[in-house]
Amino acid sequence: MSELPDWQIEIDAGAGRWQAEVNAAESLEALRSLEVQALGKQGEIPALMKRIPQILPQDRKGFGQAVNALQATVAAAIEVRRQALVETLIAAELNDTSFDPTQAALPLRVGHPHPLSTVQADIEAIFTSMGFHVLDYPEIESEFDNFEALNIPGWHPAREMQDTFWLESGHLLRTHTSSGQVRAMHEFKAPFRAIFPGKVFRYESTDASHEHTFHQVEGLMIDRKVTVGHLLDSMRTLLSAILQREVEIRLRPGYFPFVEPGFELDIRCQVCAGAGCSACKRRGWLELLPCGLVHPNVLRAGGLDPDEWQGWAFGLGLSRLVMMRYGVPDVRLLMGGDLRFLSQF
Ligand code: FA5
Repeated sequence: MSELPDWQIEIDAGAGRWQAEVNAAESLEALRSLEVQALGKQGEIPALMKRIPQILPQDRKGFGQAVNALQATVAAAIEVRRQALVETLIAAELNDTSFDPTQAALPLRVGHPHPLSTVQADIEAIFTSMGFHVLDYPEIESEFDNFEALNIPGWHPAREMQDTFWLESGHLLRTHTSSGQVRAMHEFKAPFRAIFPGKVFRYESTDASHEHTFHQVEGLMIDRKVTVGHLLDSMRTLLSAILQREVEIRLRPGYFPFVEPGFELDIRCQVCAGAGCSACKRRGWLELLPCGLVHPNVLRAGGLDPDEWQGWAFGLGLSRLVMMRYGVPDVRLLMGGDLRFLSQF
């Protein structure tokens, strides 16, 4: 029987030693550092290859194969040990009586409608029950639909009433939902009744009752023999249904080029009960719901004969109505995205 070369004896002994160390590793971390020590780039087993020049030429092939076999054996032993350690950990977790897998997970944060959506849905329900369509018109509008069709030509000082975000294309971000009025007339002819809720934009500085991006609901009714009495009655019905209490309102003459006569409907501030606060600018009243009878020029722009058809329109400040319903002291809270505020609803 030929004698084994020294290196073979050394490698065989190494296999036994590594196997013993692997089996003795008590944790995944200890096993990992053993793996690095044995098989890593700077590890002891790959380092054996550096000894090839000292091995007899006829033995070098056998030496290389033996080192590779050692590497494979140790890698396999590490894997077996790793599996065993993982299984032990899982078994320990399963036996851990302090862990109750049937217990409910952390409480889920369930979302809910935004208060603007809630009030808008209520308004839609009230008006659809009275036979109104609910329409959705674009936020990017033409100058014609936002201004000219509404009897506000370029030179008209009323353009200054609503500072405008202009787009490079010459279009604009609608400054009010009234931009849908003439579109609706063309779409539905007469008679018809519709509301169109939506987001509107104004290039103006903000305060507790003014946002640059806020929500309105336009109402438009076109029919024969439309009266101011009917308009005001609809407004009262709307407000008491939404606010679910009797609220004090007052009516003043208001100027809007697209209605004649025009009115401003103010509401007693519900944040301070009329005592005066930042929401109502210490006036005790808040402008909420301008309205009026549709101007004949607007009916004409909508393709309707003003001798045959009349209409009323309103432009409800939805954001302010939400403030009044819930007693929100600052309109900027509504679109500010602060979950601490929104989670209260
Ligand atoms: C208008 O926008 C007219 N289009 C309303 C109208 C429609 C009149 C139909 C007649 C017939 P005004 O700019 O006043 O009007 O805005 C209407 C309402 O939107 C205000 O009464 C107020 O409640 C609300 N509002 C106006 N500006 C802001 C703002 N910056 N932030 C929050 N709400 C606002």
